[in-house]
Formats: sequence, structure tokens, C-alpha cells
Amino acid sequence: MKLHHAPGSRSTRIVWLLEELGLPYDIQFHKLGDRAMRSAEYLKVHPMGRVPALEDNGVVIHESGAIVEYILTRYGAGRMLPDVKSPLYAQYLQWLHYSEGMMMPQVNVIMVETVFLPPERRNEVNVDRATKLLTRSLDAVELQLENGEEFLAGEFTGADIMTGHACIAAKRLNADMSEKPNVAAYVDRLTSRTAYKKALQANPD
Ligand SMILES: N[C@@H](CCC(=O)N[C@@H](CS)C(=O)NCC(=O)O)C(=O)O
Repeated sequence: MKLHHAPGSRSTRIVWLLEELGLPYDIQFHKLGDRAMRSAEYLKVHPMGRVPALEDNGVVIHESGAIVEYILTRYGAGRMLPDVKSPLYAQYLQWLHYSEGMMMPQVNVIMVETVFLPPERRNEVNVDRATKLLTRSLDAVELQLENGEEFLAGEFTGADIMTGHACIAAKRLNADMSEKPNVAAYVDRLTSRTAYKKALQANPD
């Protein structure tokens, strides 16, 4: 498997997953903001010139959530994935998709308005609104974890890779966690995992 990865981006999710599963993989490194990500060659891999993308035995797949599902169903041997007949399966799918559907749009706005745009084009109103919405999106995660659950769908699953990573990003972007002790503890639990720490170390030399 060859993973297209840019450190500090969503593709960290896939490195994390591969490390959790102990699967072998190669990384082709990219740099966020680098024009090479829009080269004709890379656009054949990812038509939007984004990461992550995965190449595997002639298959090319992008969208981090789809890649998580692909790896787990193809290579996970039942790990990190509730049985399809279990009620946890619906919960798993819900939290797998919650991150890109409800959280990451706000993360994108904050990143664009605080990092990517030149200072004269930044808009604080957009940042404030996105930060408030991002903080609100964490309420649902707080509720899910309020009965002492450690993870979003039973055992640690692909849903924690997806929405857990979005919670980690939210904390980094100053979403207010003061009234969300369960989310704060969840983020600590995830970031202390060995596989997560290894994923952060995936950098070009
Ligand atoms: N929904 C997509 C989002 C992919 C995406 O926007 N990736 C960002 C990194 S977090 C990217 O590649 N940005 C580079 C760019 O826009 O040039 C996914 O989950 O894979």
C-alpha cells in the first residue's frame, strides 16, 4: 500500500490506522500548500490534489473516511469494526461520518482564515462563527461519552480515528472544552496511544 501523506493533515488518520493495525505501508510525502500537489501527475491520483489518497494493488482511493472503511473491511480481519449485526454498527457509521460532515467544515474555515489566507484577507467574524460551531459540534461527542464510554462505538474503532482526530484538531484550534470534560479526557486518551504518537512521527527526513 502506498499512502499519500502530508504531515499535519487529515492523512495522519490513515497513518494512525495503519499503525494501529500493524500493516506494512509506504508513504509518499507531500507538503500542504506545495504546488506539486496540483501537478498533472498527482491529479491522476487525487483529482482535487488533496491528501490522503491510497494506492493499493491497482486501486486508487481518496477521502479519509472511505480509506478507513476500505482498509478495515479489506485488511482489518474484524478489528476496529463492530459486527454489522450489532447495534454498535450504526453508531460506528454515524461517528465515522460525523467528522467530515459536521466538524471538519469548521476546521477548514478556521485554517483558511488563520493560516492560509494572507493577513489582509482574513475575516475574524468567520473565525468566531466557525469556532463557535466547532465547539457546539463537540456537544454531541460529549453526550456520547457521558456514561463512562471510552470510545465512540464500543471498543476503539475507525470512528475514533475519524471523529477522534477531528476532536484533536478542534482542541488544537482552541474550541472551548471547559464544559466538555469527557471530550477533553477522550482527546488525552487518543493522543496517548502508541500508534497515534507514531503517526505524528511520520515525517520526511
Ligand atoms: N474530505 C477529504 C478532505 C481532504 C482535504 O481537504 N485534505 C487537505 C488536508 S487536511 C488537503 O489536502 N489540502 C491541501 C490543499 O488544499 O492544497 C478527506 O477527508 O480526505
